[in-house]
Amino acid sequence: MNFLVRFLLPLAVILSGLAYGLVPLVDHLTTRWFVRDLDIRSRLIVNAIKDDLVPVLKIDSEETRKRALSILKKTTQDERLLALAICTPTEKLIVKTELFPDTVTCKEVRGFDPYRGALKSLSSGDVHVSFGYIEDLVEGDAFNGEKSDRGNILGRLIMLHDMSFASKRSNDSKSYMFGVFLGIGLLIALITVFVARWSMATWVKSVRELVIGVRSRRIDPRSGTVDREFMPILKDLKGLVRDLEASAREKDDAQVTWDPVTLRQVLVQELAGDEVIVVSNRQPYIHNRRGAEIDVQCPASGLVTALEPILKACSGVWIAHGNGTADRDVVDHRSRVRVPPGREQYEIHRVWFSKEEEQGYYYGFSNEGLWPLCHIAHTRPVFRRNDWDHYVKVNARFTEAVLADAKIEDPVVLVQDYHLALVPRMLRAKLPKATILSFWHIPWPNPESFGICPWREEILEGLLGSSIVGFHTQFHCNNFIESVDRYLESRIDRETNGISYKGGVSEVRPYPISIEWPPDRLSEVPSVEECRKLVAVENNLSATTKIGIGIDRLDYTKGIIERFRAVERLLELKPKWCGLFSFIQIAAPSRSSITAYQEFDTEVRTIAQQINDRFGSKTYQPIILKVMHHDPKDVFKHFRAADICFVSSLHDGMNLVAKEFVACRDDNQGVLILSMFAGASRELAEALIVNPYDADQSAMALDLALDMSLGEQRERMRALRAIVKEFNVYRWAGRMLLDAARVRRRNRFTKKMRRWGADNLEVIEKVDPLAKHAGAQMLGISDIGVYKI
Ligand code: GDG
Repeated sequence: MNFLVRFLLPLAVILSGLAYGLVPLVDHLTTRWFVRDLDIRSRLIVNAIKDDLVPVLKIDSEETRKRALSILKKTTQDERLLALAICTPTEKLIVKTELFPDTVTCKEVRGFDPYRGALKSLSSGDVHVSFGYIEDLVEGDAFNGEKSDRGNILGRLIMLHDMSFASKRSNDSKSYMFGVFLGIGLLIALITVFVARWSMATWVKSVRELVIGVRSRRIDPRSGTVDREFMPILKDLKGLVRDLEASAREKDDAQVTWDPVTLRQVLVQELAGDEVIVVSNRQPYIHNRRGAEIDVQCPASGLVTALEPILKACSGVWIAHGNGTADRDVVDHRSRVRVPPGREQYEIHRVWFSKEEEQGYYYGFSNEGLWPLCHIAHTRPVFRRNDWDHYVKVNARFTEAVLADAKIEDPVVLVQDYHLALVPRMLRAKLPKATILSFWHIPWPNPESFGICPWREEILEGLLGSSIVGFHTQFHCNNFIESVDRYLESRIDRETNGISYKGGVSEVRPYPISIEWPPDRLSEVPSVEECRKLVAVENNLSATTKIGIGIDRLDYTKGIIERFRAVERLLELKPKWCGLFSFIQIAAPSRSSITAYQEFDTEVRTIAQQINDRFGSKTYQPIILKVMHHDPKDVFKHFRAADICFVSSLHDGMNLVAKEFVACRDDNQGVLILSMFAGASRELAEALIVNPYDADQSAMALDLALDMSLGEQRERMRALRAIVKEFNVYRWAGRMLLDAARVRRRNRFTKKMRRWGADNLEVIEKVDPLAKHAGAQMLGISDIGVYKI
């Protein structure tokens, strides 16, 4: 309809206007044709009756006039001949038929050329007036001496033709012409509309394909997949996309609010169409048997929060150890299960191990070897050959799983944590073009400490199969680079933090992990006042008792004992807090089959008991220890109820507890005491930063926090919340994906340059063999590589 109004109607109006414009011209032409026609008729009429009139005109009498009139009357029976009259050479009208008007005079007609008439308007209508000579061919017998070309002129026969038929015909032709023009106009309009729409649709389709192709980098202008006519557009489009991408990249991180949508956008814009595979020991959903029922447990983990949106957006695969009691019951014959339950968007590919394998790989090498090796917590690492063998075998099993899932030769593979240090190298051997990102969630020790590991070279080599190796902090990156420098023959670019090893380059980058903002589960937790009341009631605390909180896995790296010692010292130094302050420690049992953890469990319970015995009473417990796993909602409830959250890790990659506490305090109250040895202390500077080994300092921090004014709490908490909000987990994942995309772009470019270099260096070599080496260097490619090509 819109199209009809905008296009068809104007076209029809223009054409009909044109038709009207042309009508006078056509009218004029047809009139001329009629007149010429009438002139011919005039000559015919004169010739037909002239011979009969000559004898009559020779004698002018009543008799002869009557005869002449009779001839004229007969002739006027022709319907278009209106009237006839005869004029003498002296311009006297001697005979005329009935309808001959008085207004037409012989004198007037005398001025005309013979047989070339003229139009005259009469009251009865338009007439065409012409005359022809009535001549006597007999020589010398002139009526009055006047002569024509052919003889003596006896008179003029005046003819009046009725022109009404001409105007009728003219009207007919006008209507006909208008109709024809209108019809043609409409036809042309319709054909134009059809052709335009069809071409438009084809064009739009092609441009759309072009845009999508350019965006997803699937279009190569040289591959010939693009029509020639689109080549200039493609060039412009690519430039535009490049500019947009550059400006998007240039945007200061502070300007970008990272959330699942931004993360998805990064995936679509930067890695469009690319396959993403996540590999981790821990799975995002665990199926457990509860009697006849199967429970789905979603472990509270920042890792899952960050990586799940990526997999959801690209329907990827998450490869993980199937450790649930019903995990095998729910997978298909390929060990896959679609998740999240009820809203299936991606697949978990479960990998199975025997008890021995799990013992050796997970508990043994990973958690008795690497875990204490990487944390300076003064627990000796234990390395056993048998554990290592299992570690190698299980890493190979994970690699096979990735290979089974990879549908393309260059997927993006996100390898998570210290359990899978060998996967990147194993994968690189099979998928040389893959983009492999390894993220090490725990600290990386200094080279001396790392050197303890009997398989240090293998671990480093394994990780250097990655395109990017990520740590929480720059400090851990530096330690890793130093370790590589110390134990492997490699080339290290200190400016870019790139390590060249065995023909590949690995970038080493810090990506501080975080939590989702706002935490999804927070909406299910009651208000701060409500949480306070609930926690006070559950722990027999008065409404005025100040509450401190510690929430950790029961792990010797988390500084739980040091925390208790700080509380003890506070009560020693500031006895006023006795009875007014209780510290609730939630300790989720972890890795309980490992001796060091069992001993730690006992030690924690013993020290808590000792402090309670020393400072407690029947109604008061300075330390409330809860060694059990809590529901995530329960964890959040405690964060909201607390006046203080104490994170006293002896060494920690990041520590998400500190960030979760901040995220839970939308009332801007509560004080965070944070260990200087947790990665989080680099970001959360507004916390009270302590050395957990210094009990006095930690006790003072507790005292300061307990006495802190509400205004200062608010100020600190606001600043902390702004940091955690901005540096959330989506930013962590997004930054890694952006870097992965950059690496992919660079690799493609290098490949192109290699091809170009190979072609051109052969030519250069002919002129100067030395130039080949220099040229290869200039192109940033090894000349050995060029020779191979
Ligand atoms: C490694 C690095 C790095 C604790 N108890 C319960 C429970 N939790 C939750 C906390 C928090 C998580 O566990 C522990 O986070 P941490 O950051 O302290 O981590 P680790 O487990 O040591 O993890 C660490 C992290 O990886 C991420 O890269 O930050 O440095 O060591 O979310 O709330 N959750 C539930 N019940 C409990 O009883 N539901």
